[in-house]
Amino acid sequence: MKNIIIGTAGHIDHGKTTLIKALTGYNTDRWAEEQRRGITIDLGFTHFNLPNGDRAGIVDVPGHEKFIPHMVAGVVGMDLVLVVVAADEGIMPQTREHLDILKLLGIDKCILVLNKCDLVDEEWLEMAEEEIREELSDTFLKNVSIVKVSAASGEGLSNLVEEIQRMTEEEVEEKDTAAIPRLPIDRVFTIPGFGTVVTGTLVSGVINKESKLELYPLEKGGKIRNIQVYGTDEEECCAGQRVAINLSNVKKQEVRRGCVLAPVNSMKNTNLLDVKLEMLKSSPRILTNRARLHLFTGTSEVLCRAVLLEHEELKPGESGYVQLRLEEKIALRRGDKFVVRFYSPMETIGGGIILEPNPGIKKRFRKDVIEELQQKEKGSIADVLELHIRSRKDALFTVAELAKRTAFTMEETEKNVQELERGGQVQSFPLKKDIYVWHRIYVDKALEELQKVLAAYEKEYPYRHGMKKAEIQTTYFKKIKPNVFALVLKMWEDKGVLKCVGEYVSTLEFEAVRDGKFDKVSRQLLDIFGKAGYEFVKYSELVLEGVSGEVKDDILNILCEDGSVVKVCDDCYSLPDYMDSAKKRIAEMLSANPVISISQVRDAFKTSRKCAKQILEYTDSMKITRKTSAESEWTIRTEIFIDDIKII
Ligand SMILES: Nc1nc2c(ncn2[C@@H]2O[C@H](COP(=O)(O)OP(=O)(O)OP(=O)(O)O)[C@@H](O)[C@H]2O)c(=O)[nH]1
Ligand SMILES: [Mg+2]
Repeated sequence: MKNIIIGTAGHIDHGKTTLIKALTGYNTDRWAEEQRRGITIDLGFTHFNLPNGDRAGIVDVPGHEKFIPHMVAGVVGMDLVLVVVAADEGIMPQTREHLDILKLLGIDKCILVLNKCDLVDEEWLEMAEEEIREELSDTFLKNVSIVKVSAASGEGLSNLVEEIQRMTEEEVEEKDTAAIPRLPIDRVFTIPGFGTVVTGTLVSGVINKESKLELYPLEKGGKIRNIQVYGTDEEECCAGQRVAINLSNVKKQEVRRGCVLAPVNSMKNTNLLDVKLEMLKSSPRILTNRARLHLFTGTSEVLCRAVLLEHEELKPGESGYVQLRLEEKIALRRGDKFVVRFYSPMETIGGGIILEPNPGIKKRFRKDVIEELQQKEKGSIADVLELHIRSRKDALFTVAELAKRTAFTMEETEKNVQELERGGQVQSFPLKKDIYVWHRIYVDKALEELQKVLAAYEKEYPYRHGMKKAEIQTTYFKKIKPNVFALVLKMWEDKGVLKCVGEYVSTLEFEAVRDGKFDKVSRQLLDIFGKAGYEFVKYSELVLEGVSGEVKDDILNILCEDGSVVKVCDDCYSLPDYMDSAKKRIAEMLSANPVISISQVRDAFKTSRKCAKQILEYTDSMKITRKTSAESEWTIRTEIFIDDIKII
């Protein structure tokens, strides 16, 4: 079964509502004022069962010039439009304006219903049909079927139903149920005891009661209590249906026509839009830079200014790239269609397509801006994603952020990011929860800069293995999270463009320098520690002639790393032989007596009380001893092994 929406269009009083009533038995003019004045003011909704069993939603729109904003809101989601023209009047101004709007919004499946045939004779009817054909001959409706009816008498209606069925079966394409669900809201009301209900045409995707949705641009979660399709409770609804959704945590006053119900984080609010704007040939106005306009898209209407990015002005029939600066935020997707009307007087002047739903502010007459928009206009999803990733420069996007910003689905985004990675344009870094993506240009640039930084660093600190990873990240890659940066470094290491030694990173060829100075300083240090024995010296107080503190530290570090020197505790170093036998001695003392005191250690090592304490701090850090609660007493830590002998 095809889910489709049939809409009406046409000049005031040409019989749209009467036709819908004749087809469905339902009067969509619900308001007292509508019935009193005999005109449609707001959108009317009902449904219609086709002979083949398919059920179509119906949206009836007003024809009055003043209510064009309502008409535009009603057009969203229409699959087939009954363009109603009264035979006695023929094509009139709002017939034309409605057709322009349908064309701009990309709706081209229409049937021209020549109504009120009962009011004219055969000859007139023929003439009316001829005139209509002629006027439509250079429009998207040049081959439209014309069905002659009288909504009042019912004449010709069976032909119309036949044509509707043929069109829905053969020409109308079903909406995409695999895409992100989006419900542009056209009505909000409350039902006592149930709360807020929103209605609209589901333009894509599927919604069920468990769907995690958000109301845009309110940034408010919408918890679903109930779903109705054409008056019946349903577990889920799908694209192409008119639906009513009962939301449990939203007040009626908060929601309005124009809000959109869509998955959490699937779009991002914006007050800027990059668009391709096409001026109607029939536009009564020339569009000048910064002109104030009414923007209609989905069911929403917002005021905006049009910044013409590549033209001084846009004349009727011309088109160009424009940045719309909105006075209120909305949330859209690339490829959405829109209509603009002049601010005052309100006249439809053009419309077009959203190229970028979340741009930055753009300057006029810039070659790079025009090129970017050309690419966005013609480009694939992958091209658009690449532009976004590139625009982040030295920071990374997550795939989830990209999907939100571009309003592509997560699947589309992931698939296309993979394609970009295979093509070498981007590089991705998968973490547990998210995949981070970086543009190749900036990955390479970052590497080049890091290599320069490292080379300079290696000159300055020749005795170090390189720069510490954490220091690199906090100094040069603040915009990249440490865990992501670790993956970046790993990638460079795997590619063989950098070298990582433990916590240090260096250029590939670099080795910590072991020159004459290194030998001399290390000999001096080893000599000092050797002579000191257990009478440890304060390292910070050691002064070696002609050697800076930094060089002394770096060489000590390297001696510690290669095991020639052991760190006893803070500011205290010794030789491994001393400390190995210290460990053994302490273990022996503990096996004779499970609790030992500082004084016993001092005597056993023939050293000072202070150094005895340092030895015990060292055996603590080796997990051999631990301090007891008593002052100056140490005991066995746990089971310990020294040279594979278990000591308890
Ligand atoms: N004689 C005749 N009158 C018709 C026919 N269709 C509609 N009418 C009359 O035309 C008037 C306007 O009809 P509506 O159906 O309200 O017209 P509409 O196009 O919905 O008007 P708006 O929604 O206000 O744009 C009503 O008085 C209808 O009774 C028809 O086929 N024959
Ligand atoms: Mg009407």
